[in-house]
Amino acid sequence: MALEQSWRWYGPHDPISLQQIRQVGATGIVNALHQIPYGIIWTVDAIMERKRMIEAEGFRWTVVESLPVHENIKKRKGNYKELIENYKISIRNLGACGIDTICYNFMPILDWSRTDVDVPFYDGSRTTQFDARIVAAFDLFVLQRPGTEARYTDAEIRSAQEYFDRLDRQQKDGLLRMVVLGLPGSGETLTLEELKAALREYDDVGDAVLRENLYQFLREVTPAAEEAGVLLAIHPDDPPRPLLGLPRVVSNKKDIAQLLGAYDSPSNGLTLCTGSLGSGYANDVVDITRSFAHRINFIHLRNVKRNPDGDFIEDNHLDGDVDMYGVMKELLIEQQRRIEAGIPHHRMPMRPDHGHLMLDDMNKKYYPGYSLYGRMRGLAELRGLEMGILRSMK
Ligand code: DNO
Repeated sequence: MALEQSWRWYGPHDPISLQQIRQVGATGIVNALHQIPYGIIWTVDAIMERKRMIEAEGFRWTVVESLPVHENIKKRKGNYKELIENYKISIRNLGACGIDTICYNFMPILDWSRTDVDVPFYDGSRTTQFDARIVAAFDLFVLQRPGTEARYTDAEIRSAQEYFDRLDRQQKDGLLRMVVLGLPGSGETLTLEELKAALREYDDVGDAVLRENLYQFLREVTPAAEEAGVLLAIHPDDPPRPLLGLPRVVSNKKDIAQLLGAYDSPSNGLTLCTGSLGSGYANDVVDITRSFAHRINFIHLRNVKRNPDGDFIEDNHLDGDVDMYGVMKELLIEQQRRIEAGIPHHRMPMRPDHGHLMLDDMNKKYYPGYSLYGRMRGLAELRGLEMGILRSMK
């Protein structure tokens, strides 16, 4: 049986309609109530309204991406207790509406980050990339927070300086926009002062604290998910490395093993994002897939070309450094295992993650990575790969 083929739809404001998505081959929709501010309860009415909209076009709402975790929960500051209670209520409400998988992340302040979201690719399409030197330049010469230099080697500082010195005024201003890409769906961006204030809040939340806050959160919310018949799926850090001195605790095999061990339940699971994990030079994504297959609740498939400095560029879905054949095979073996074991949630939802801007999409406005043709190409390639592997498994 094929994985459950889904497509991320940003809701009624998405430039791609549900009617169009029917033609790409997906049967499931990945969606969130982006209009609801972080921390506010998702009511049954609001969920049902969206669910009916999705089902009216013949889709299943396969996954919520994301039910956002408020910053105060990550820091365990302010009204975090109330926010955790709200989170549990939203989980219960989603479960009551028959939505069984929730993706979320625990990245402080910044969700996925890139240094350029409009990079010319060799075939004429446009893609996104991450250049660690640019982030270092921003950190060292724009933010200029005390103690920053200690986090970089002399060689990194020199290279960041060379890069920064070549920029004109306008390019320097553009750095902020580049690094602090608006949060998905909301179009929200932070000003420099807001970013500095947000970073200050993490001065006393280092790696060990954030880790413990995540595990504590999981111990608190997973029982609610279990009762509601909901599977949680944490999205790994993108990129899988500390940024601007902020801690990152879901970046590699060791982190994942630790967090899955913090609360041992199928409801405490993983979003296998091959692109995010794949951009870590030391990460072997096939091995990660095999090792945690039984706890993978959601799948993002995309590819990257990476280097040891932490730089990467988003490649086509079947090209790049992630062995997509190896990953797909492990996923299909796992789904087969679930079917044979009689597990009710045996169907594993996947979606093509990001795609290049190409063809007729070139002059349209999309959230970076979420255009039509690029993702359609990705899904088509992944479906072909999947079918070939499935046939050869019989
Ligand atoms: C980027 C996405 C992420 C993801 C969140 C999940 O394209 O994969 O923004 O939705 O990190 O919470």
